[in-house]
Amino acid sequence: MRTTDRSTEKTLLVGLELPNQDEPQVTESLEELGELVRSAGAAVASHAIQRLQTPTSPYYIGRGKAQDLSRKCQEDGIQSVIFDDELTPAQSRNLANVFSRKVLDRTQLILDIFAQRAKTREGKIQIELAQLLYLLPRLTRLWSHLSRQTGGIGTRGPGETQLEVDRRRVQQRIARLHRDLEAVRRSRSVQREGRHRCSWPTFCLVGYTNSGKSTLFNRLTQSEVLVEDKLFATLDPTIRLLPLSGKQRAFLTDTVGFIRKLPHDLIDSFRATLEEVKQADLLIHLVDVSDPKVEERIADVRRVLEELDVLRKPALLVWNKIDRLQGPAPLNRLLQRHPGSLGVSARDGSGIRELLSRVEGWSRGRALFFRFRLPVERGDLLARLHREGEPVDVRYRPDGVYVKAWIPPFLQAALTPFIVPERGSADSGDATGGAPPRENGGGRTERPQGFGAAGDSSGQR
Ligand SMILES: Nc1nc2c(ncn2[C@@H]2O[C@H](COP(=O)(O)OP(=O)(O)OP(=O)(O)O)[C@@H](O)[C@H]2O)c(=O)[nH]1
Ligand SMILES: [Mg+2]
Repeated sequence: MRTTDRSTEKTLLVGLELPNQDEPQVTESLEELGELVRSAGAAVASHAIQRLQTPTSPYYIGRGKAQDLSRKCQEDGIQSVIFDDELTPAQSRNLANVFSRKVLDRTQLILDIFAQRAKTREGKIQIELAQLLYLLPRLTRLWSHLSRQTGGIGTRGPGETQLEVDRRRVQQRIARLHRDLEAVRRSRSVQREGRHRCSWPTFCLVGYTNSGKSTLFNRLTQSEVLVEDKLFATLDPTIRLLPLSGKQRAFLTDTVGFIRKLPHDLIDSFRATLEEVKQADLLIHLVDVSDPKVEERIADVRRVLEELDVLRKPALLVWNKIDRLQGPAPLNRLLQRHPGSLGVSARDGSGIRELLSRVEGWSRGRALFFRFRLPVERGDLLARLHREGEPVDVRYRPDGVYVKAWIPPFLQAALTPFIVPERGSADSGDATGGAPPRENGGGRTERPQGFGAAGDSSGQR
């Protein structure tokens, strides 16, 4: 239980400026840390930057600076001090001693926000796991530190034993959580297989936290997932069917936002959730145009995508919040710099029609054209072709129903036994010969125009 009234908790933010950084970079990172603090429900009273060649191993910002800041905290009635990087266990301990008040680092703060937001069982397991993974080395080192300092006769008392017990408990709990997560992962993959059997392509919204993913998701799927002007409003993925034109459908996934310096333990324990990103057929990478650092945000998101090993997935870059721009010039510059991208406002709906037609074009571009001969008694297959594909010619003959149709790739396996080679076509497979023209050329097109891999350094094409 929390005892502090978080809304009035006053914090001091501390950043370090190293020789390879400049002040604006550090200030910007501190501003984001301030956003995180506000998202966690506390207030920023002040901030401080220390310039050093390298962080000092016992005190990170140096002991003298820590003592100065401690006096400042005393004068200003500050309750907690938050460092804009991950502190080592020794630094956390030493700084807590100097400040005599709560000392947190960026990782702990992010973990705390996640802990506040986690609603589902899956979210709660993942965050508890991340917190324990963060805690474990700290317990271990604390223990070895104590045994070194106070070793000898009469020191193997309850303190040390208690720490060993704690450490074992934490390890047992971590093992348990891993097992629970494995179960979650299995049930998710069963659900996913179900979706694939049905099975429309899956589009996954990715982007920096607060870029408007949930707002866009709600607009596209008429849902009401939580939208907030806070970092990490969304933790658990939500999946809904997205109706496209004609008989096309897709699944759309809204998921957790990314951020710079996203803690490793968090990425590790959120793998089950982030698996949705890995399984997606197309990533819709949403960028907030009102953020002055759009290019850096794109790079930050790509770094996380790289960690998830999905940089080569097809992706569409979408500029959101264009209603906040003054005139068309800024968007045009972005569109020029990233050919194939497009602008939308998830709030007022502008650009949404183009977005839909682009993703529809993408789905259609993956469609395959075949000629089938279906046994007359297999009315179920014909019905499925009508439901999920696009028959363009259907003829009833004594030896079966002959159908020429566009089908989504997932239908191919079920229908392969019934494919009839086109005359003049050497193999019985992809019979695009004789296919009628489609909006975007049709045939087997692996990567339709306007889409690039998520990691295209030239911008998504
Ligand atoms: N002006 C404007 N604001 C928007 C637009 N889209 C979203 N927002 C606002 O941006 C804030 C964040 O929106 P969310 O949809 O929660 O963003 P998110 O990417 O899902 O954020 P996380 O789940 O925290 O990662 C909210 O205050 C939205 O109202 C837009 O097109 N225009
Ligand atoms: Mg969201």
